[in-house]
Amino acid sequence: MANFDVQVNAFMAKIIAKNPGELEFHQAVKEVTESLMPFLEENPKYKHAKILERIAEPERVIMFRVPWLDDNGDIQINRGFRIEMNSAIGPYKGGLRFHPTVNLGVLKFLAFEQVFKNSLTTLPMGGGKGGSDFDPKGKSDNEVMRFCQSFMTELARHIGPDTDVPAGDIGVGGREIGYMFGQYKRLRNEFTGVLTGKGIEWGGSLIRPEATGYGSVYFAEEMLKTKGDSIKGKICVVSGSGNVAQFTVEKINQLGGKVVTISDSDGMIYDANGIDAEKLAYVMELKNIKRGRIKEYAAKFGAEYYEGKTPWGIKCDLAFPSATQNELNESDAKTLVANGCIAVSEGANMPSTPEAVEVFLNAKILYGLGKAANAGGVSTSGLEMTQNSMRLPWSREEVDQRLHEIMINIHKTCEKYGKDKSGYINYVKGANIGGFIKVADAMIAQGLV
Ligand code: NDP
Ligand code: 2IT
Repeated sequence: MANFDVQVNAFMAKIIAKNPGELEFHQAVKEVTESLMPFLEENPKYKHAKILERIAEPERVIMFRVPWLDDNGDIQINRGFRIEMNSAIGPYKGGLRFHPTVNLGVLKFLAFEQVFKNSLTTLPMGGGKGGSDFDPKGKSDNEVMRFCQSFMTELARHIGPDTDVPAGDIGVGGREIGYMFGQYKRLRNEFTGVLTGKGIEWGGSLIRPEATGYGSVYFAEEMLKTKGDSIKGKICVVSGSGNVAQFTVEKINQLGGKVVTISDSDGMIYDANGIDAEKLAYVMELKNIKRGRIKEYAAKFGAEYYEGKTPWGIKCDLAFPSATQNELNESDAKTLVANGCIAVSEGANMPSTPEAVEVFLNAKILYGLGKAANAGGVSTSGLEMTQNSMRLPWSREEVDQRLHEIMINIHKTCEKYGKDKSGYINYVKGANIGGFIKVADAMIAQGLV
């Protein structure tokens, strides 16, 4: 093992020197490298072809100025990005994030993760990610529209339905996709599936809004099945209260679990009675339409609110981190394990720090990392692309069934590559190796790309 540590550190030293200051990118590459080193040793063709070195270098990085006018008529300038990471198995595919913390390193980590995630889905999608340091909070609809139009004015020349197909992520939902789609259509005079997460009336897929949250719960259900267990009757903690968190809560409720927490960047709600369908409808209205803060829930339903806190201190059976990267640290992980948590399914991308992941793996609990557990969103984006190409929409049931099958298959892939002699499934190893092979083989087949 020590042997591999030396190789991992040597590889990481080069990555850090070449990508200075991009901490989240280093973190994501290191996790994959640790999983892959022993596999590369056993499969020297990937080593000789320098696949790891190539896969950690984006095919293309686009950075651009996004000027827009606010409601006071003042000029604002943001920075826009699109990381086109890997197109070995399909057009670049991945979300756009609008958040003040967005920078090159954050988007490179997300694009890197996306390559493996998209490969796991079994659909023909490469990996990409983009976004801006624009903060949609407190902006009027008109300001968001002007920003989106300016952002798309530049982005449009780089994307296309067979080239690069963005979607939503933090701060980018149906409203933003609509404004960007409208601008793309004006610029190109083309009605095409250039974005996913579109409205149902104009090319969107049923179940796409639900898909990431539903998929994360389907994945948890598959993990629990390996222990002869299920979601039914389980106490669940969920973080975040955005798109992924909302539909995670909905699916847990449908499967008979009880969700006792949700959160936003200000604090956490603890509702011991459970966040049922009626309370969830309130959260959806509060977050998606009124764009308010989660503490308003506490006043409305008499629940407890903890300013500045995350949900990990609440006793639970299952945890669903669904807000953002590095939101769950080593001490949170220890608390979860000590409180009897048996499974973690990550709706967010890289929500657990490396130290937290180590705690979960050492405790041998079921740990479903983001690139496997949250792949339902991009999978259903892939299904939206298929429907757009056919110009034929599928029913809710059909899309949901396909999503469910894809999550079951991702679980099988993790099991195939991640199960050790004792029968424990290391999903980190399974997802990283399982995601890698298809992309690596495609890169070798396509020559020096
Ligand atoms: P939303 O913008 O809909 O919601 C984000 C939620 O996370 C909000 O509750 C937000 O709180 C909270 N949050 C964001 N940043 C922070 C932060 N720095 N600290 C604490 N809380 C924070 O985004 P999504 O639900 O779409 O995305 C959530 C996660 O899921 C992200 O990691 C994303 O990459 C991942 N993901 C999303 C997919 C999708 O299809 N949308 C697919 C796969 C993964 P506040 O409102 O206060 O900002
Ligand atoms: O992280 C992700 O997988 C997403 N934000 C969804 C990407 C997509 O193209 O649907």
